[in-house]
Amino acid sequence: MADSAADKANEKVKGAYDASSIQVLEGLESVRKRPGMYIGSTDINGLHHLVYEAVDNSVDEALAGYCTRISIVVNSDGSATVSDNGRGIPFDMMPQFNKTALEVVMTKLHAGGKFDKKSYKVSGGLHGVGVSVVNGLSATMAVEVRRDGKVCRQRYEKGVPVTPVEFVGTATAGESGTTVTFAPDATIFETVDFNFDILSSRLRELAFLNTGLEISIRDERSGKEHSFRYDGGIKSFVGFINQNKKALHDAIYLSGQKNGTSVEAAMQYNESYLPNIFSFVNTINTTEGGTHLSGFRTALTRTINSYAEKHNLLDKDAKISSEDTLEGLSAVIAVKVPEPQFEGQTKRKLGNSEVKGVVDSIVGPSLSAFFEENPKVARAIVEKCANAATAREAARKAKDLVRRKTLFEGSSLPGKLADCSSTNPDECELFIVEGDSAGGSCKQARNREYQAVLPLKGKILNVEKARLHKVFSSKEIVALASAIGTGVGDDFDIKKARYRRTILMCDADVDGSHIRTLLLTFFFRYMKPLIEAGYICIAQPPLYKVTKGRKDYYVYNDAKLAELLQQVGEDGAALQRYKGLGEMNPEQLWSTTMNPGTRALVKVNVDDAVEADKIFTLLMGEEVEPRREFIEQHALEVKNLDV
Ligand code: 0RA
Repeated sequence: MADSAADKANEKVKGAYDASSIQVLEGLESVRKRPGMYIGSTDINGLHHLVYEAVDNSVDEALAGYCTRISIVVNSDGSATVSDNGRGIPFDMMPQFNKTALEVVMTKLHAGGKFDKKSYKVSGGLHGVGVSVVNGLSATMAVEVRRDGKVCRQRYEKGVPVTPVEFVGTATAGESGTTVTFAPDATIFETVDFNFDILSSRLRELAFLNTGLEISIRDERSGKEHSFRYDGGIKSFVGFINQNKKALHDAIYLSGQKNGTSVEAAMQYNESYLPNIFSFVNTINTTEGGTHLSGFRTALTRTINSYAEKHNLLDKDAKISSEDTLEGLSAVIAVKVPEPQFEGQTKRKLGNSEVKGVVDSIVGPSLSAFFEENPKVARAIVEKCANAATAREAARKAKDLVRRKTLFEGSSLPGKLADCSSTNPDECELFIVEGDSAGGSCKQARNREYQAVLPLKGKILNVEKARLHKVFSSKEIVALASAIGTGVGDDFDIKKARYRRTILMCDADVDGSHIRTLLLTFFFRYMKPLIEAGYICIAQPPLYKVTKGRKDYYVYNDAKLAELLQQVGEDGAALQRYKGLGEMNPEQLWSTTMNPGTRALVKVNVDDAVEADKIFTLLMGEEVEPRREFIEQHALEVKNLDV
């Protein structure tokens, strides 16, 4: 294997050894040996990281309150210049090193922040390694400091000083700042070609994150330039993210501090459905999120829900989930944490567990206060989230439906089904029985070989009024459809029918009729071919029992009753009106209603599908007025109204 670029570079460094730079080399040698450890990689990302690292030092100076302007220039020779109007790196002697502070900062690892702990409490930079790392990875570097009326300069090659710190001019009174120019070492980096757009977008981000700080970039190779300064900080950031979208309200800005951690959040909903959330820790873009982001999301979800609840803005049982709060949300969460721990694949995820609670406790109350002061905005947000919740629920049901389709296709039979032993559909029939007790008698009465029984508990769902997803979350309907086995709707396949006949067996009272109509509505809407093929029948249990002496007569309609009563003469005959199937014992049920040799069945048919459709809609649908008219028109035809 060929020597790595780093090894080669290291050899050259060794060649440059001399007594005066030994100490320095010992520091920066490791940087050149393992650049990845300091700047992540030696690809284009690592290359740009050099600029960010240099800029971060200037940003730190801005955070300390001394710098208002940072400029970045990509020079025509491909090198980069970063300059700021901060205090300037001090160049007085440090006795313990026998060097100027400037040289120490530029050549010793981690030396940058040691001077001024207080103002550098929160250090920027992914690795926070300091400008010396940039120096170590640059073929050439020059630093120029304006400070105390003087201009000082020093130059380096691969991190090794090649000139002393020289005074090269005078600075105007009050003028100060630091300028570094560096040419990345081509023996270390895969590419040394800076990309203007990549640099620009990170610099814009930094400008958003540092309210009021002016950051400009100019590319001498192409003439392109940008200047960023956002006095609205991350609030402007959110506006920028939403610039081509329809915002639902002005951006909301929340902030606070707790236990040395500062929190800023800006958010604005737009009409789209996609979230666009950026989170930062000490200006580092945490692309993998982390505890600060989860704190924000927890607070957001809780606050929206409690506002909605307090003001009665949600349907009963409706709840907005964390996911629902993300639809169309553009947000920026920026925290400053004293000792951030970064995790994850790319070290872009904040790990500090305490930060979640801090963010939550700052965002929650301040958002809640904002909602109370801005009810219009709060309502718009709740409405947006509630819509998302409805859509999510519908989507879940649709997914569920797909899952249930397989269920319908016979993989699992309902527990309540007492199936028959024959597996030949042509000789099998299914009794759908109203109520568990009648179901029990029916199970005892049946011929187990070819008769199956499925008891249904009370009234099934009115499918005419329910959305698809509701229909298929109804236990009774799922049981019914699974037992029949054909599938429903577009997936219906009569060849999969498990029974040649499905017999509806309901009580002879108003509830029984209602249940029968509900069942027929379901078959008509979801299994119409089953009706068309004549598979659906209605059982005819007797309406009366007439007992004369030791003989029982079962009577199925009023005309027959009158006839019979005349025949046995009325005296001494006992008349029983059956209201429910449960009033018959299993033997009676068998002989009157279930025995194919003696029973009567009514086959359901749809001669006029259009009319049937109209009637089902009329009887079972949403509109009340036409139903009332229908009932009034047909009231006179009703004979066996049982109340
Ligand atoms: C150490 C101490 C002081 C400032 C700086 C470093 C400093 C470093 C960089 C890097 C780029 N720009 C910078 N500006 C300042 C504080 C010096 C003082 O107390 O005046």
